[in-house]
Amino acid sequence: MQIDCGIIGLPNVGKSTVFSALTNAPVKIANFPFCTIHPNISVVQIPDLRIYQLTDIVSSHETIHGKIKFVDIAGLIKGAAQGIGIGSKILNHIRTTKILCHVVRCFDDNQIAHVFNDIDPCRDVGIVNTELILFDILQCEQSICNLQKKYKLINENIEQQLFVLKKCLDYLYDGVFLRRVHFSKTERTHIEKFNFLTNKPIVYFANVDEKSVANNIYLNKLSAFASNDGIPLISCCAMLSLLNNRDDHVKITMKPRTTILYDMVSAIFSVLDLCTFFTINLHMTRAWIYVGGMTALEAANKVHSDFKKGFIRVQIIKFDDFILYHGELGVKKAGKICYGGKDYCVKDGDILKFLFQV
Ligand SMILES: Nc1nc2c(ncn2[C@@H]2O[C@H](COP(=O)(O)OP(=O)(O)OP(=O)(O)O)[C@@H](O)[C@H]2O)c(=O)[nH]1
Ligand SMILES: [Mg+2]
Repeated sequence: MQIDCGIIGLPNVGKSTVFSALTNAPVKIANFPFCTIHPNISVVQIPDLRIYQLTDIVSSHETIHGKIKFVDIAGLIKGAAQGIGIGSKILNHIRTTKILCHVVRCFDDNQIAHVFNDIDPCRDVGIVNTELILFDILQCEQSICNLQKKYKLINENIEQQLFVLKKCLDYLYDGVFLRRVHFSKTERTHIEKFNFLTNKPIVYFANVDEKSVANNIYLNKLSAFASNDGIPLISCCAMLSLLNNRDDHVKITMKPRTTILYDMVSAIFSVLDLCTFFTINLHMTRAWIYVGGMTALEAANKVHSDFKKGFIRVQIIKFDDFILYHGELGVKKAGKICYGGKDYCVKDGDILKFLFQV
């Protein structure tokens, strides 16, 4: 499962610094707005210590981690949605991402320019949010127009789509993010196709001062604002993380690198309701990322379609038991192996083996 996260925010707030701290990718970071023009894209391993522990015990030849893609785009300013700055093109780069990370400047530094000359995180969030809404309005109006033009003979399905799009448009005109609106399941299915930005979950990233990481007046303001909106907030000094990474990377390249990546992934997993199950054998230890509530049959299909076709049952070992009894044999001897049918609801940390007939 591909998890991807678009990094957004005003210009010069530290988006590329965050991106580089997360991914270790060497990107252009400089003290002027629109330093980033073309998007920076990087895929990194999800830091999960459990997979190292499993690989150690199983001694498998290969370890396959879950992966996450980050996309760092140019800064958004007032009018971006209509093409001002680098314009709506930049927003297109994050249209298909699953989640957005909104970087907000919460650090004082007279040397680093702010597009409005002062630090006000709540105002900054408001400006970017307005651009997201305006961008969706344009997409929505365009989609309505296209549907009306393309299908002269309007059928029931098109009528439904038009109805939902018009409903979206009304909310957007009122400044409401689509993910806040209650839509029916069918309406949601129609909406998913349009990849609206305001329909995506968001995580705020407060880029705090290196001198006052914990107690920061801007962070306190943003924190109150975020909790009011029910949006998760991560705070971190991106520049410090970037510097620490460089040290760490030389020392221990295999270890999950930094808390910045760990905190970000934890927030993303929580917002998207993601979990991990594992498969193990001598050849490979592998982490599989899935959305909570998945059945054993769906998990089987994820691993191999033959496992689904010939599914008999699934063998389940809990991660903690695997560590406690030092591997599958130990778990078997302790009588801790369980089995489940097609409808077994897979849990985070399950180690699964599918029994199937060809
Ligand atoms: N003091 C301080 N400076 C920072 C911090 N994070 C980023 N900066 C500086 O802010 C400037 C802009 O950082 P970038 O990461 O390029 O910002 P950006 O949001 O990607 O900028 P654009 O791509 O131009 O929109 C650089 O000079 C960074 O070194 C921080 O936590 N503290
Ligand atoms: Mg940048």
